[in-house]
Amino acid sequence: MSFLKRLKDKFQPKTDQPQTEEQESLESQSEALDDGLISIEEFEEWEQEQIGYKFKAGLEKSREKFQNEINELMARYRTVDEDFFEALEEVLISADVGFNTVMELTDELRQEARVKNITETADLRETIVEKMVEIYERNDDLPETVNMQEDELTVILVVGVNGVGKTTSIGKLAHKYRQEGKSVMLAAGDTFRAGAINQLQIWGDRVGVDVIRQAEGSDPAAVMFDAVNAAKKRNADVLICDTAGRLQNKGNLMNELSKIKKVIQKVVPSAPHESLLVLDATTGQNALSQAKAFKEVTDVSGIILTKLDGTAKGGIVLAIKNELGIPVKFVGLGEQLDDLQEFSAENYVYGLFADMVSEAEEEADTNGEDDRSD
Ligand SMILES: Nc1nc2c(ncn2[C@@H]2O[C@H](COP(=O)(O)OP(=O)(O)OP(=O)(O)O)[C@@H](O)[C@H]2O)c(=O)[nH]1
Ligand SMILES: [Mg+2]
Repeated sequence: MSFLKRLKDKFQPKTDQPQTEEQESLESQSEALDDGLISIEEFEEWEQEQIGYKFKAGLEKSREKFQNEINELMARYRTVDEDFFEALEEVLISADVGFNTVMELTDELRQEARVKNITETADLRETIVEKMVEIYERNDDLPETVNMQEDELTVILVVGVNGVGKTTSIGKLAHKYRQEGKSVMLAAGDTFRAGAINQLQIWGDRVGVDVIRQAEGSDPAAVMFDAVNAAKKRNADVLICDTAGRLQNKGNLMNELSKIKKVIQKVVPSAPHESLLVLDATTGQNALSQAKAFKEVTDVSGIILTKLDGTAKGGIVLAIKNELGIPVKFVGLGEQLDDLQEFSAENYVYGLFADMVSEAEEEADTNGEDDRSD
């Protein structure tokens, strides 16, 4: 089965009547309420669908921009030739896919077009999406889920430059784990910026979790030491640690983070179990350089990519995984509490190419039985 058909089967309404997303969602909700009981499988399916819609809604701006560019390209170049590939390279690079990944992608597309004898650019559309997913999934040995400890405290350190969305993401993450029934605590490790401690406290109050804090200007390592001890004593499941973004140079950053890690390890030797770097997706190449800089001074086990609901260009996810070898673990799709979602390549691609999935569906309908599936 072709990739777009697979996505279509997963996300498109199964009835003959076209429905809006709201209708669908309301209908499945009221169905669920009608008989009072739904099976766990039905609930999980419904939940997965809702997550799919979140990706679709959050990625609306990126989708529109990217698809317009691809459509324009297809209209301008109708035959598959070197001019087309060069223009495609430009579109992908401007969508933040990253130079090396673009070269890999277009080389493979050239080959695919040759082997399959594809001469019209319109027929290459689906292959472009498929190749992007294929390249994304190529380094699949990277762990995409959070390294949660069973029956033991999990310590998550959150790092990143100022303004990228660390504190907000910590609040959302705390909410997510609370929803899962875990006991969560927060550590106010950003003692540097005025107001940072209170900002975390507000999130803590909102989500209903304790915040371990000290006075502004105190040593972040001391706050972390307190926090890990308190979390252990209270048998918490997860401790999420905020850190300062405003460190003047790499030397400072390295010293501070290694000191923080050292004190955490005094209490929990296997911690931190995750060091999540927060990157603002709308900053494109800048986000990539930040990731490179952080990778040089500390271990980064995963990325939280925020503000994808803004004017982010969709390709950044590919660039991060392929050019940095760090998995994206969470994405920020908006400013609501439940807008931080676990990253899923399938949902992400659906969010970016949802309209193409509908087009593929229409095409299949007008062509009758689509037997091009492979
Ligand atoms: N639209 C959108 N806004 C976000 C998202 N994540 C964070 N923000 C916004 O980004 C701004 C900065 O977020 P913070 O959480 O304060 O960033 P920070 O990294 O803690 O910043 P410092 O404490 O100054 O280092 C806030 O206005 C957030 O509402 C997201 O996924 N989508
Ligand atoms: Mg902050």
